[in-house]
Amino acid sequence: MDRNATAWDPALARRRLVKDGYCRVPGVLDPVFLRSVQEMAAAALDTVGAEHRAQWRSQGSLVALADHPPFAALIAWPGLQEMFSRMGLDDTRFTSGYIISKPPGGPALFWHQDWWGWRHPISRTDRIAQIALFLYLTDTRRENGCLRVIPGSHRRPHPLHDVIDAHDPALATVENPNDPVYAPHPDEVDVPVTAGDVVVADARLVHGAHPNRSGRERTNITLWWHPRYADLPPGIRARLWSIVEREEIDTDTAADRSLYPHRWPEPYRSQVLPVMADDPGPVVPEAWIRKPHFG
Ligand SMILES: O=C(O)CCC(=O)C(=O)O
Repeated sequence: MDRNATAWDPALARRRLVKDGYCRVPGVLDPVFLRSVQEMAAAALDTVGAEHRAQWRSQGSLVALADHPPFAALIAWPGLQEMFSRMGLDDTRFTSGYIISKPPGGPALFWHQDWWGWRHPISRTDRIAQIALFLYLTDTRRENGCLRVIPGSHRRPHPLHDVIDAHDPALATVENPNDPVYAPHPDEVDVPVTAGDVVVADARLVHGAHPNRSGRERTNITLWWHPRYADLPPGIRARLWSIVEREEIDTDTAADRSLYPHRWPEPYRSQVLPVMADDPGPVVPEAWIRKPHFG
């Protein structure tokens, strides 16, 4: 964590995460480390072609970190574990991450939520089974496509829950730019950041991003983490393991899906193993249900 960064109150951040579904932690990546992450992200994005950009137009890109072992340095960055520990998010383990990079002129990211275990009763409690860390690698405001959220939507029904199907490929390609899933919403709150900050969000939170109306690329890295991992229901851990292994669910069907952190070459593998979700053994994975319900 950057010692010169703005002070923040971990207890308040934690309360906001539980109540509103998100919080912002300033200065988690110091300027030197941020620079190296920017370089890694730029190198990974250089491998992305026009077809990928068209397929993921609303996101901007969706590059799996599993294909880029040098990101071990980010996943294992001690500043992230320090932040978790200060917020009381113990035993927080990693499953997957993506580079989501909106080029100049890129459209809005559609409203969605990312939790997939809605059949399980844990979904209707304050217990957070999955959090996103959003790391914006440039200062990000409404003009260049900052995050926007519906506070509280992780725990309460919201009309946007009924209009989103995050799995519809037509949403990612922006077949209908006038669809309300891209439009501003009266309940939305912008989450502008300074590069190096981290936004922590409950995976159940409804969120999206503004269009990038600037002339510069806006890069975000989304990292998926799971607090109190060892305490999670076995079926949820089994599904998390299938996410790590890139079984069933993946975004880039052309990628070599045999590569994931447990199979990364050394030294990357050893670097990340202590913070990775692992194989819970022969357990039936929790059902993959993305449609929210609040019971
Ligand atoms: O790119 C962004 O601003 C947000 C990414 C996002 O919504 C996600 O990864 O679920």
